[in-house]
Amino acid sequence: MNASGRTAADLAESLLAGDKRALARAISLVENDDPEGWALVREVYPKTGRAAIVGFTGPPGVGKSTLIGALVKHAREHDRDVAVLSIDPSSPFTQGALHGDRIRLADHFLDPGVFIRSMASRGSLGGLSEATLQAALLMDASGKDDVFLETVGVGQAEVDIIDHADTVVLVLMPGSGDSIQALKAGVMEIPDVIVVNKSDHPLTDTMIREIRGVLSLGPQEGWRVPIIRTEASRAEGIEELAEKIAEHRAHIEKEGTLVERRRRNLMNEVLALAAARLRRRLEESVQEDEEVQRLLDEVVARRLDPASAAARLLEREL
Ligand SMILES: Nc1nc2c(ncn2[C@@H]2O[C@H](COP(=O)(O)OP(=O)(O)OP(=O)(O)O)[C@@H](O)[C@H]2O)c(=O)[nH]1
Ligand SMILES: [Mg+2]
Repeated sequence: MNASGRTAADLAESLLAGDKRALARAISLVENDDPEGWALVREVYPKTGRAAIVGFTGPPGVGKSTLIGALVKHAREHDRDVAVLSIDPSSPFTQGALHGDRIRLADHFLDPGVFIRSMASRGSLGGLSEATLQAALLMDASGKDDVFLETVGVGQAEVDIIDHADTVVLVLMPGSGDSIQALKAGVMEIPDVIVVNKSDHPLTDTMIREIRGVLSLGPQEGWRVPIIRTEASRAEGIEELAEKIAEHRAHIEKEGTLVERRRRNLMNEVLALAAARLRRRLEESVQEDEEVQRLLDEVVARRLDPASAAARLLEREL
């Protein structure tokens, strides 16, 4: 076995044993699109699927990170190991980033049962959803009970990491009218749990009424989406939120929707990976292959229409 083979096996072993440094290193590998990272995921993948993956999404500044910080504290009090993956944070989880808040994530950085990581959403390497999903899988493999994902935004078209969550929590705050519109218009899928954070705000009740109104237009059977008011910065409502998240998980386990959901999400992931790779290959062939250049010349000369050229290109590749 060569030296790098040894390292890979050691790394996988430490990762599976829950070693924080091994997890950090493994995530850096997938983040840098290092083949060793992909090999590692391949190796540990059979050990994944045990963590409860909870995605938090919502407009910038509503308090997602603060809420997650409070939930991490709650999870620790219940002896659960937690990982947090924050994607494209405008206020990243760094030591002291939430300095001054009552819930200090900095405290968790020293806790061996908590792993916190931020990832930029648009690296030069592209392939955001690939890298973030791999990172979440690595967290799962390292034995975390809960993996919390944070993403900003509402209803992006690209394959979103949030799709890989077992439970999706939409975080809003009084005045998040745009998000209500997005829900109403079906731009955004109905989440599993809705949080109205900053509930110290006088417009909280109005906000909750509006959300109820939107939900009443949706399906009335199966899981009823709870609306929870929180004040994350004072850890208000966290107990109830943690309870609802656990209830949702129990519900989807019982109904078999967890398995279904994971199957659908993994199918999307396989398709997304295949599509991304195919696209890369096609782009390369357009750049490098003379036959493809000739095909393009035909299109430019109006002797061949673009759709027929595309069909020929695909025929060659598949
Ligand atoms: N008044 C009040 N402020 C809060 C509450 N929760 C969070 N905040 C504050 O709101 C600001 C934004 O909180 P974050 O947790 O960074 O929000 P976020 O949604 O993660 O923000 P982005 O990651 O930038 O989208 C911080 O200054 C928090 O201290 C709350 O319940 N009440
Ligand atoms: Mg944040």
